[in-house]
Amino acid sequence: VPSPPASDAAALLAAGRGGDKAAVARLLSLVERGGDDARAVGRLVHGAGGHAHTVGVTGSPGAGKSTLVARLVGTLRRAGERVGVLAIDPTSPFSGGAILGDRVRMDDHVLDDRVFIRSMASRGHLGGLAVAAPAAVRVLDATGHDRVLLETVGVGQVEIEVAGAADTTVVVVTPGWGDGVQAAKAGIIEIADVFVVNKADRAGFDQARRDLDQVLDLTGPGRDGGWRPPVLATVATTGAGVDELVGAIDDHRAQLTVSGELERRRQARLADELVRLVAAGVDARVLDATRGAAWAAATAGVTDRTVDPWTAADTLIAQLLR
Ligand SMILES: Nc1nc2c(ncn2[C@@H]2O[C@H](COP(=O)(O)OP(=O)(O)OP(=O)(O)O)[C@@H](O)[C@H]2O)c(=O)[nH]1
Ligand SMILES: [Mg+2]
Repeated sequence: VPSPPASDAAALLAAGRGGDKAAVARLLSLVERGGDDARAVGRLVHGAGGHAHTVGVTGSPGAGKSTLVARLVGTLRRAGERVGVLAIDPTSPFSGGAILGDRVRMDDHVLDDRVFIRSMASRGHLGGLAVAAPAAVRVLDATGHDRVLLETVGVGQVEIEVAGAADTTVVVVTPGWGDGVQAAKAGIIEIADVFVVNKADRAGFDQARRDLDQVLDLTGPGRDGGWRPPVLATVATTGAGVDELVGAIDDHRAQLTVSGELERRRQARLADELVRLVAAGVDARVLDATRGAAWAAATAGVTDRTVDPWTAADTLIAQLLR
């Protein structure tokens, strides 16, 4: 059965919910492209979402995030879940065939009807990744995925923010990952709900674990009071420790639900998203206005020093808001 046309967002959503992966892909493309179609899809999926548990997986380049995500998908699938994976690729743009930068690891899952995998470029979205990623996650949520895994490289403020905006955030480190204080500075400690020392088959594993425990002792409880982020060990290449990781992720979800933190986090996230959307819209209008006569006049006034920049800005803002 061919998927519904792009013009019919409601039919695409229904098909996506029914398990049509091509329909899910088309919805994501529409959302990524922006414009009126993206709005139509966004409106629909916002109303239909809120059921998926979103899990961010972040950590330094090469820490084994993708290998771990593929393992998580395997465990979750065995438990009967429908799983969506969104990999934010920091360097290469999205291309139909590129899957987590490595076809081999995800190959088994690509053929699975109940696993949907998409990679997404981190640059080139209207309003930036912080707007584009939540929109894509929402599509996967609304099309009935029980779990949405979001892989981002833990370098760059936006990538860290995006992973931290999940319900549960897993931070992956490796033996010899370096100074815990550095990680704290990079903002990666604050977003962690679960720590994983991957590549536990390598020397230095104990040291890495001790480092993390020390940092956690210093920083106090995690970002929601009652939960101290556990520090787990995995060997993603063999799958060792992955079941325990899924256990910790589920424990965290249970804790979020019981404490009411899940609702609080989702609320805060939507509020943030709203701010970003408004800011992006205002930015676009500002950019437009710079081409106008009033702007040229204000610039001239500031340049010949008859007007100070603050007064000129106030005038332009007043005009913009009118
Ligand atoms: N020895 C060992 N190697 C591992 C382990 N996990 C992953 N690797 C290897 O580490 C390399 C990087 O793994 P990826 O899963 O691509 O790491 P990543 O964090 O997704 O990398 P980027 O997305 O490029 O940042 C690959 O060669 C993996 O086979 C592990 O537990 N032990
Ligand atoms: Mg990767």
